[in-house]
Amino acid sequence: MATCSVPLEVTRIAEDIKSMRIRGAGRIARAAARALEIAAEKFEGESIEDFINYIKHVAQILVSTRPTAVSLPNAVAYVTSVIDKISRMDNINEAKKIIIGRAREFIEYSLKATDKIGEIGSRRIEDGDVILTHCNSSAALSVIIHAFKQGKRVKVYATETRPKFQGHITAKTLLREGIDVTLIPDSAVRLVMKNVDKVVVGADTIAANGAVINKVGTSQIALAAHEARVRVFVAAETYKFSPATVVGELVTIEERSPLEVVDEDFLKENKGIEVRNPAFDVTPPEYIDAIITELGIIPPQAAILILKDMFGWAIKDYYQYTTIGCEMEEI
Ligand code: RUB
Repeated sequence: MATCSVPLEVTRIAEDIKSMRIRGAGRIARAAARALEIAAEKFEGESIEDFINYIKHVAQILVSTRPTAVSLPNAVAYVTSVIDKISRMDNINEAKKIIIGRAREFIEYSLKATDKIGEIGSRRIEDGDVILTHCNSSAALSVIIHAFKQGKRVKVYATETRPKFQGHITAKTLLREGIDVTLIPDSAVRLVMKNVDKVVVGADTIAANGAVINKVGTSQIALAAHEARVRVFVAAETYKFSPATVVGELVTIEERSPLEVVDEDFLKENKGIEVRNPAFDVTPPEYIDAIITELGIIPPQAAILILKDMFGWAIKDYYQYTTIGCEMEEI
């Protein structure tokens, strides 16, 4: 099988996703769509067959960057789902336009969806609410910021989110918006939970049974909220629902380098200590009150309805173009 050469900008996007310079499930999905758009724009050949192989190759590179957020393969599958149509065409420029158009459509949909989630979710936030959020989720922030802009005086606890401290981004964003924000260590969640009215977090993937996969620590927060009878809301666009989980696939939890947790000296000096760095965890549906999507608020148990609505029952065919094609390239 031929290995196609990939534009530098596309390789850079893939590297940025892998190294987390681009992070957060929504941003990752939009960056992947943008990479496919660039790839199509930069294709210089004349053959439709070569173009399709090249797009499949780029799709494969993008999907292999991070394993957990389903928004990534969903975005790639959305853009590449026109490949069958393209294979029956003979005009390369028309074929390129179709991929480019599809990628732009995804990006536009994604940005509008995050905004719509804010609009819908903010109706569940009351004046004076104390909200706890974890990591850095654009969808969760959209809910909080919309509520604040409606004049609701909210106060937010943002967890640090070790080891990468995405909570700092959240706290700084809220400060910029003029929202009262307190940064806390992850381990202080149960202590402050007695003062919290609502937990609002994002999601990387939602399984068919309504389980939510989000930044590691989310499930502990949900557990502490459950104990304190605090409601837990998950803000997530519909492309964060995983069609593969309908046919029994499990969600891969990304394990990142121990060097994000401790430094090299620590590892060298303490050879017997295993250091693990799982990036996500699974919160069972029982600990989630509602999922706020751009289509409306649903109980987690209704996740399957969203999936059926989006993909019908032809779910197993959805990823066909993200797993075949040219050889994979190490980035
Ligand atoms: C980010 C994370 C976010 C979700 C949702 O993890 O877990 O809560 O991706 O974010 P990482 P958004 O920093 O490892 O990518 O709502 O912005 O899609």
